[in-house]
Amino acid sequence: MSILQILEFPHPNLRKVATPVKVFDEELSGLIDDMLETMYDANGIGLAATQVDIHKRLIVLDVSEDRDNPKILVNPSFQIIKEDLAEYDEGCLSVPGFYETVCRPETILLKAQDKIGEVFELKAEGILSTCIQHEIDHLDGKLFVDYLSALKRNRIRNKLEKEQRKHS
Ligand code: GNR
Ligand code: NI
Repeated sequence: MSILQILEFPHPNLRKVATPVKVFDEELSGLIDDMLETMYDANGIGLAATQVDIHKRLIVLDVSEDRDNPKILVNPSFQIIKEDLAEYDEGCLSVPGFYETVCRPETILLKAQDKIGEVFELKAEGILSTCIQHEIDHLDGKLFVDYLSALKRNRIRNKLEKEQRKHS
C-alpha cells in the first residue's frame, strides 16, 4: 500500500471530468487500498480519485466516528429525494486550511457499484449526504469553492498559490 499525493487547488487537473470504471480487477482494488490509506493518513472523511490525479469515477469515504467503516463508491450517481437544503461547514483535502458553509440537498438516494461491480443503493442524509455530493463534484471537476463568491474563491486561490510557491 502507498500514500498518494493529493492535488491542491488551483491545480488544473482538479478540473478534469473522470470517466467510468469498466474493469473490476486487481489494479482497481490496489488503487482503492491506496486511496483508503491516503484518506485515513490525511484525516479526511472522503477522497475522490480525481484528487490523486486518477481520472476514474471512484470514491472512498468513511464518516464514522471510529474511522472503521470504509465505503467504496464506483460509478456513483444520485437522485435528490428531498429538495430541502442543509448547510455544512465544508473543507477539502485539496483546499487545505479553508472551511466555508455550503448548502446542498439534504437527502439523496445514491446508486453506485462496489469494488466487485455489484450495484447497490443507499439513502443518505446529514454528513454522509454532504460528503457524497462533495466527492461526486470532484469527479465532475468541481470544488466546494465554486459555490462561494468569486471574491472568497480568489482570496483562497491567492493564499494557496503563495503557500505552494513557498514549498516548491
Ligand atoms: O475531509 C473532508 N471533510 C469534509 C467536511 C465537510 C464536507 C466535506 C468534506 S470532504 C473532505 C475530504 C475531501 O476533500 N474530500 O474530497
Ligand atoms: Ni474534497
